[in-house]
Amino acid sequence: MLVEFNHWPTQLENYYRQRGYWIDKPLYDIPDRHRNSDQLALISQNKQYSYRQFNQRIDNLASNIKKRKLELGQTALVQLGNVAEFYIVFFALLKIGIVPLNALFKHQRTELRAYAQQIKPSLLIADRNHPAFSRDDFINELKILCPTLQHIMLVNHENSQDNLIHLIEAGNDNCVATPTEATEVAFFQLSGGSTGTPKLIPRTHNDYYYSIRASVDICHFTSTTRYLCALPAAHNYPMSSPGALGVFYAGGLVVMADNPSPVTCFPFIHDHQITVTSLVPPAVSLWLEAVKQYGHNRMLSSLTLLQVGGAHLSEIIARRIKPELGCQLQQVFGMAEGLVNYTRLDDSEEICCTTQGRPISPDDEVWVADIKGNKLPFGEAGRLMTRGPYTFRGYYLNPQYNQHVFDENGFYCSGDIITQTAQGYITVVGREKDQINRGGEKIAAEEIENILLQHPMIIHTALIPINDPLLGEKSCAYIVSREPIKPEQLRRFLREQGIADYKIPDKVKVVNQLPLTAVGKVDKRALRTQLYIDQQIKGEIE
Ligand code: AMP
Ligand code: DBH
Repeated sequence: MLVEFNHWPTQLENYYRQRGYWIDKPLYDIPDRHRNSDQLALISQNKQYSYRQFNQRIDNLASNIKKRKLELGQTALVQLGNVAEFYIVFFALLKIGIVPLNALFKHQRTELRAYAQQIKPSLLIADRNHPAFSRDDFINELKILCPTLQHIMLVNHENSQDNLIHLIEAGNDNCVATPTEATEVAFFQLSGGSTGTPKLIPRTHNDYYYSIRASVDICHFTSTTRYLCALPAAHNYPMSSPGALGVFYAGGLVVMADNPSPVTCFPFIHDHQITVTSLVPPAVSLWLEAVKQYGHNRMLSSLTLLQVGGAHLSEIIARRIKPELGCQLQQVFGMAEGLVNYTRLDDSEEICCTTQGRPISPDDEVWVADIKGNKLPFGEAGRLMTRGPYTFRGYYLNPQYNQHVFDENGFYCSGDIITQTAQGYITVVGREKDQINRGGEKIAAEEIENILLQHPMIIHTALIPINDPLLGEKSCAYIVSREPIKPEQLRRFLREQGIADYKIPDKVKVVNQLPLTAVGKVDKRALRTQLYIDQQIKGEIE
């Protein structure tokens, strides 16, 4: 059975092929290209693998999973942290045509349940070190929720036949590849989302492989690239822009770090002579601070390129990167749905510090729409509309929502407010979607509001962003409750529901009523303005 998804129109498919974007190769080709190379591919914790050893591990796991008689197109829910096994699992599953969804390690039961409900996995790959999987109760719950779920493989599993590490190390056969067709879904990517349920993005081999190859070209990744992966490995940005997959394509080295803090990353950069890494803006601020305080920039001397994306980077911070960290800045504005923009390595300082770059592909169609869907002239701010050779055509099994975010010509409206120059350079000036961007981690307001409304005391609620000097934005929950309620009670309630920590509101404001718009919806704009004024009065922002 194949995973359903919205195809590109045949005419465009043919065009993308003719232009050389779609090469009809499956993604497991990325490490497989180097299967006879003894060059280092991956360093993580106390493990290191050459390309030959990496491919052998992929083959071992692929053959061991194949023995379980899973069928082509069945799905797997995967949750692993920043460890070598993440990539071994990813490529092994692709090699045998199992379609993974990689949850972030920060995700908890609520998110995992929502993913499982949507993809109905046959296989679960996870880690006993994660709170949801330290015991079997949640696994049993998932099995009841998804009767398809028959196979469980865990890091640290007590039984060796279900222990992921054992399944990766055991065996020595080459695995016969049986991937899904390159035109079909390779895996699910996660959307930051703006509605109640987390949305899934089907990514095909053809579209994803193109975005990776083209990114490698733009960012000049080669076999001498040494990349530090310090953001969550499953996220689209460190995975594909050009990310770890780009490095593997080029035959370079990926070093895994647990988190992007200077304390963790600086020694890695020094010890492994890292040449490039990707960060979100709050981490950049911490790096600048660390260098200023401790004069650590000599530890960064091998670093030539720093990619920054995922959230707004202030021009002031952008301009400090080269002089203080001693490396070039590349801004990256992307989305798991597809479109990725980069400032180019030969762009002027001005462009690199004041824009979020331009699209990867000459055939990325990007235009700016006004509120009625009319095209705006260059320089005017409006909605980002896009379609192209690696931008999806619809969320997984969600026709109703798709209708809302795609226009009749298949252009996706990302919810970002941008301006664009005649040369195609984009500046993100705002956001229309009901989302909080907490330093690159996206929170769909409605998802949290729905959970809060399950609390017996809560009558109304609205989650809105507040300005934060480090993270850019934090979240604030406005609450109307039947009886007085303490912020801590609410946070405890949310934690008990099992949601990722970054989604727990940073501030809680209990009020008597929420402002409403003319049609009776909560007026979030009014709330934001009020909060902004409050913050200014308190001197929390300038
Ligand atoms: P996601 O849906 O989680 O893939 O997040 C994609 C969204 O992150 C984009 O639609 C933007 O709202 C935001 N984003 C990503 N990169 C940048 C950037 N460089 N500047 C501003 N916003 C960004
Ligand atoms: O925020 C993102 O989702 C993102 C940022 C930079 C992304 O998906 C990407 C590059 O590919």
